[in-house]
Amino acid sequence: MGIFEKFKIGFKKSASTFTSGLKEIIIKKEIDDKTLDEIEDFLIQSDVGVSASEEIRNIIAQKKIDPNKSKIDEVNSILRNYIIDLMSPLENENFFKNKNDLNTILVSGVNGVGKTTTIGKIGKILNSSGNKVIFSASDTFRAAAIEQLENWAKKIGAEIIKSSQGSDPASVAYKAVDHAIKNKFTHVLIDTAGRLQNKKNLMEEYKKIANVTKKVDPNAPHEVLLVLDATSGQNVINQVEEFNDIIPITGLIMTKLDGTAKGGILIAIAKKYKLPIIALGLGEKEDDLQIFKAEQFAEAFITVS
Ligand SMILES: Nc1nc2c(ncn2[C@@H]2O[C@H](COP(=O)(O)OP(=O)(O)O)[C@@H](O)[C@H]2O)c(=O)[nH]1
Ligand SMILES: [Mg+2]
Repeated sequence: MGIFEKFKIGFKKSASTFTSGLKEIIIKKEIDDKTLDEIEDFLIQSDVGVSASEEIRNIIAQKKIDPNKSKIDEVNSILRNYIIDLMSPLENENFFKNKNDLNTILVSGVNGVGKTTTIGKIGKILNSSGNKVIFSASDTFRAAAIEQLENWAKKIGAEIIKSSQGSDPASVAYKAVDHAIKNKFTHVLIDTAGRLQNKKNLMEEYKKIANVTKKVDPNAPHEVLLVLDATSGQNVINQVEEFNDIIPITGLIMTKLDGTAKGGILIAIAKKYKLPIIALGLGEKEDDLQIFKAEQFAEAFITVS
């Protein structure tokens, strides 16, 4: 199975709910103001966001739908083009390209979104294309979290710097970046604890981790990734705002798109924040990470078999 087929299957819940819902509205109807209202409401309900939904409505309203063509095909094609125009500039091809110098990647996000799992998956892609990857087990709150990252390191053949449970997360990160520079690693991926963004002291600690990496390398962290769980719906908007306030986010990863019908939220986030989207999580296994490509996303979201 090609990676795109896998993506489509993983993404099926969102895609089929969306496409069949839209079809139901459009089929056998004139595209008049009432239908346009229904389309807009449907887009908002699909988590596409008020602003993007309104724009899409206006594009459909302005376009003369060719009576010889299927209305559904015409609307789908408008949507597909809208998504591609909006999201193509947010692709970041450079992220997975091979590097010569050290890239320090800080991975943040609230508890349970899939940070540790995503680090494992990213590590696998990078390592198998000839990079040298090391993990920093800076989620020191729970012993299980350290062990989980260790298992990933073993599985994908990465090194890991860790310390005992309860130790200072920033000092682990410092050791990891220091070790990485001295031993010519290309990537250090720093795992962090799932901090609740309203807990001020925890956020301070997160900032401390970022600052400490700068002591070794003034350009670090080179990437600050925020991991978002697609199943959390509208909450992800707050998470982007609050994390971005502490340290500017350079890339997003949305996980668990395989387990939800709420994939539309990625369009709302793209419209609102214009942040690069690095990859999408489509399962718990090591190969279940899809490098983000707007066209693939649009294709999978709009068409269902
Ligand atoms: N279905 C699905 N599960 C995922 C995905 N990413 C992570 N998970 C699962 O979500 C749970 C929490 O993941 P974990 O990496 O420990 O989250 P963390 O607390 O942010 O580090 C685990 O059971 C993972 O296997 C994904 O893309 N799809
Ligand atoms: Mg974790």
